[in-house]
Amino acid sequence: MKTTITSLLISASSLSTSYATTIYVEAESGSYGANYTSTADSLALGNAYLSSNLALGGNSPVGAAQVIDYQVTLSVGTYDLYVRGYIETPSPGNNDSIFVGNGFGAKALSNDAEWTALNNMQSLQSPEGTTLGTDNYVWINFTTKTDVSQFTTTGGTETFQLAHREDGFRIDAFAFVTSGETPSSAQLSANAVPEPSSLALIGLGAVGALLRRNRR
Ligand SMILES: [Ca+2]
Ligand SMILES: [Ca+2]
Ligand SMILES: [Ca+2]
Repeated sequence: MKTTITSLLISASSLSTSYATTIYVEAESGSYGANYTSTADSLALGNAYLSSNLALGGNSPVGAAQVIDYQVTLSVGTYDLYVRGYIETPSPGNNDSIFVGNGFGAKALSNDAEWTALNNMQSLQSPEGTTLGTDNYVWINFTTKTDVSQFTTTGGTETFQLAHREDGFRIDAFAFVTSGETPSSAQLSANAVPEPSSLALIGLGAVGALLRRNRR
């Protein structure tokens, strides 16, 4: 029982810790093109993810229907991009790619120099070493684990763009984290609005702390 209470306390503390420099965004909160659907899923942060229904390729998006626009407000600085993604089965090799705009600002369609095309993402790993694999939501630091650039701003509201490449890749959430900081997956997820079950977990942790204190 003691071990259980301790692990509950650890869960509660990581859930309640947020990085001051994390700008957290639900993928489904963006302004997305006609190829996308927002789907409810209790395993996704914010209870929903975005995915596309059209399989494409190439080195940059060719139509506005592929693109998602976000407006993010940040302090002056240089940020790493973290994405919480999910590769669906079957045929994961046809479900594991995405386009990321190079830095902030609106990007031109069909301009390969303004986008990074990521493919074969199954081997990417979370901060804890969990492989993205298939049928699993995993946080990846796209700036350090792939060819995606750092994001630099003089401060203010910036446009950020993602686009689908193949279909079958779910985008759940993303975050901009000050370069050099190394949040855990739990810390990144803690920036989402907690689910009722997480709130219950925090409550259990608090009860456990009270019980332990009273026993001393
Ligand atoms: Ca692929
Ligand atoms: Ca596919
Ligand atoms: Ca989400």
